[in-house]
Amino acid sequence: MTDQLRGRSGAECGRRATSLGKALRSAAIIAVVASSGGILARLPGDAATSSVATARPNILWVTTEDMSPDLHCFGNAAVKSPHLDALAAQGQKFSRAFSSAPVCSASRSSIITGMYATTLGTQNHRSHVDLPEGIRCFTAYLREAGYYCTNNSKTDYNFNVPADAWDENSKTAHWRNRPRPDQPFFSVFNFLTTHESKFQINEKAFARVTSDLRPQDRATTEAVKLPPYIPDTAITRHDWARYYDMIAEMDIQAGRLLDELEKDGLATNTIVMFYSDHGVGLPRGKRWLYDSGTRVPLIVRWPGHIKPGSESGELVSLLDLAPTVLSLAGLPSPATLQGRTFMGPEKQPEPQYLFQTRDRMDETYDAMRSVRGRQFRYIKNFYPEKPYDLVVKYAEKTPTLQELRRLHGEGKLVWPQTWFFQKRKPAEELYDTKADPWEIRNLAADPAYASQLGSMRRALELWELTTNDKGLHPDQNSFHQPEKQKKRKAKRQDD
Ligand SMILES: [Ca+2]
Repeated sequence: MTDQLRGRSGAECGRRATSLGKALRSAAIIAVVASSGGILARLPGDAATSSVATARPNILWVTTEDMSPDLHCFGNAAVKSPHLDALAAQGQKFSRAFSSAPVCSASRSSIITGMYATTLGTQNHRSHVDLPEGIRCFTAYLREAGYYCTNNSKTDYNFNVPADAWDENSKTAHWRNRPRPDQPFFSVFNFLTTHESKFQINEKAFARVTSDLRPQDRATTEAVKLPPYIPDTAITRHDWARYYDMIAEMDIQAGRLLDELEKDGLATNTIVMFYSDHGVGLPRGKRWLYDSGTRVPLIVRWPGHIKPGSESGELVSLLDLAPTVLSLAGLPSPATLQGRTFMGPEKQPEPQYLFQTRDRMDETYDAMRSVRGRQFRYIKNFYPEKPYDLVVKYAEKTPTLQELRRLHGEGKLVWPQTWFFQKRKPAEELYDTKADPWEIRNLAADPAYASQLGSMRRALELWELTTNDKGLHPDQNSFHQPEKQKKRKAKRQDD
């Protein structure tokens, strides 16, 4: 596998994998190098870091669902998110962070293993597969090194949760349950508050879900900024205002969790990471490879190590979280991991491109692959004969999609609102996200961009081969959902 694709050399992987002597080293001997903007150099006797120099850091993941970077601190002034804005002011935000897949289960299987869903065979949403031999959730390595690992509580990995993955995996899982107060922890909390399902509930239920909001905290429909491919109607504005309210409520819930950390006296020695599993659960967001479906908010706070209020424009994939957490915990990454360490003393170089995949979405099958550089996005459609508007029953319950279909039926949509209803997809798409942030103008057929297109097309071909893309193997495309899974699915709303 190439440096470009892996972000590190094979020799380096080997060195890391065999450096077990480093595994349990104290954070005291970690020399933090100012290798990129935002990372502080640690100075001898630095009072700000002296308290963290004696123990391995705890790591807390505050994660949410189906949310694009629409926090106030990421530039959406109509959204109220004071707690996460404060977290960003105390840490670093990443303006080019992306999920490797635009839907829950494929993204989550990738995050927890540090591998592409298409390498594992977990790319189909939803499916149930056996993990390849020797592949583990990265938390298993943390546990072996003495970390107490908790997950509260969504998994949705497309494989059974391995017994060695978590000390606790439940709705009561918490760092507070660890047997010894000096035991380092890795704790995950996932908020469902911003999930797509919240567009589909009635007003009374929505008021309950967002009961922490005061009237002045709620977004007005006038303040909503609609993407150009969404028609401007009372119904679409209502959905978007709901989305802003979901974020405001989730922000309060995240604030409570951060308060608990503070009250426990753990904030100084805990690295906090906030992110969403993929983009907003509205049309052309979730399930799609555009920025609207894959660009996510990512904030990291690491007292004494990260310059407060800093920002990174590097390409970061959620696939990179696993090797980064292992590195920050002082552990080597298994050679099978496909991301890179994006921060800390063992930070690895930014890759030229990130890779993203779309496969089965519930009852519909499709295969799209995407390459995202800092500026351009390339998409290859493996089934151009299939239209964009394949019917996913679950998504069809969302009012904005119903509104799109109604107005299309009445002939009232204009481009780019009609994007969704094209009879077939182009074989390739290319967007300049700087000039065209909503990715509307496909440049793939423009000779002026032939060189850019060729470079990204070749990168994708190489990536498919080197990562063994199972989404392109016909025998992997069957929809397998055992009875047990069906029963579970019937009980939950949280896909
Ligand atoms: Ca999700």
